[in-house]
Amino acid sequence: MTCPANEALIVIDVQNDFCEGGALEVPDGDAVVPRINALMEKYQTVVLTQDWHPADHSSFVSQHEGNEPFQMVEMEYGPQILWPDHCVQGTSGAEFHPDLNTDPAQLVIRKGFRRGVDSYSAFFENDHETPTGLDGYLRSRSVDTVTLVGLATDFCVQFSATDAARLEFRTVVVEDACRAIDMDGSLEEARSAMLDAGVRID
Ligand code: VGL
Ligand code: ZN
Repeated sequence: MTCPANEALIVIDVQNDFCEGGALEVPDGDAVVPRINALMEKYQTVVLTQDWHPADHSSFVSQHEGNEPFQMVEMEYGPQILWPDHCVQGTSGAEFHPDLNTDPAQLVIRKGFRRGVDSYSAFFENDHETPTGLDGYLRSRSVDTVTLVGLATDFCVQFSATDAARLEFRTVVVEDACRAIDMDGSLEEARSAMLDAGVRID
């Protein structure tokens, strides 16, 4: 069955560093790969996102002396978790999982490439105002409905889904094709934030 042309699949950050053995491993992250490969066959529009940081990115714990990984700090644009260094541009950790079938994708959105601002969402950087261009791409192709899958449910999938809903796309997250980092109840918080924003969780 093929979905109609107004529906797009957005595959969030299925990259080696978020999968088994990666620098910011998401538990059971690899499990999403066969599910996403199967889903991709149904969509006429498929977009991939790729976390794509310079080696000195300000979200990296290595850039903040005396801080621990997963600690929260204040940045100019608001609170920021300090992550283990991950998805550095041009490294194997930033590549898509080798079993992800990237052939059906028409567009790859790279994000987090400005040193000073993190970017969880496929639509906006974490300043919540600098667009990635994805909104315009989808609208100009008459897409009004998006399905989101990938890694991690409670960060980049959640931020992308709530932004999509705010931008008035009909928005669905397919949970069994997502996996979460789940620290300090972040998965439950993400679920309620998505539901509050009007996202459907399948
Ligand atoms: C992500 C933390 C940092 C994600 C990306 O893809 O969910 N999380 N960078
Ligand atoms: Zn990142």
